[in-house]
Amino acid sequence: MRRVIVSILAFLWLSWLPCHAGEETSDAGGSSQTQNGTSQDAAASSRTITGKDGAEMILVDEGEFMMGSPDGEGWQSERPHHKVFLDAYYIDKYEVTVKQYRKFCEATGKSMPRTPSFGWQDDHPVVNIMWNDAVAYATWAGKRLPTEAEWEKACRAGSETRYCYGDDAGNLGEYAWFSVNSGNRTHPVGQKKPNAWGLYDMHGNVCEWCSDWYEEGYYKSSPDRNPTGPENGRYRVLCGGSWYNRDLNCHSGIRGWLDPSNWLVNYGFRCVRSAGSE
Ligand SMILES: [Ca+2]
Repeated sequence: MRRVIVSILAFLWLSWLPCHAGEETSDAGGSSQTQNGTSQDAAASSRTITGKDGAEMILVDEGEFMMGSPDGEGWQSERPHHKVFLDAYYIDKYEVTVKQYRKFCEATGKSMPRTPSFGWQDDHPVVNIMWNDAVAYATWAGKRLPTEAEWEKACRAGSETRYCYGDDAGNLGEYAWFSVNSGNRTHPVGQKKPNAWGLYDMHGNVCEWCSDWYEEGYYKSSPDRNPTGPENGRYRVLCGGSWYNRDLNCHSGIRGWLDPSNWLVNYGFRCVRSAGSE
């Protein structure tokens, strides 16, 4: 009963948190367009790989980005707005789907999570996932969960605005399934516009587990190169908004958290892999 109450309270609280989305583009990671179709295709293919789970992944180049939110935007936990350098990594183009997670369960003997009220559809993001289950899936697929910094850099896709496409919440529906347009359920991944690096559903559909422990004031003392979160904690970080969240809680810098042994019907995940790792 206590877990149910905690989950309900967390669910209600998280309805106040933000999410984000991307711009329409044919390529990811900022690679330039060329006039030669062949070299353009080659450039695009060199920036994408397919994971062992069959999921397409997009390269995010090494480099700096501005993490968190400036004064007057988002929540106190997102400040200070600070510069972070990350090594290169690949990130899933889409949220992990029901079909992909079912394949993992069949291969490992694990059970599917609790079925949501709207049922399971193969091309929807899987939900009701505990943090440990997300980690187990990522490990099985030869990947890992993104750090909070990796997730936010991928979401922003080079932008420093409230959302990946700009500051106007009125355009969020072009990029995200959130409370206004979701009909209170998940939707097939990849239906909305991607961000500038070709990543889908970063601002909406489901909030996504990250590897970091959550600490409200972490940004005040976090390292400026490849931060991985506090050494320990009680809650794990979740990034992005979801079908349940208002636009207020779907911005790029949003930071959610939940006990890793809990799950919610609007929480899922996607995976990353360090570039150069095999
Ligand atoms: Ca999402």
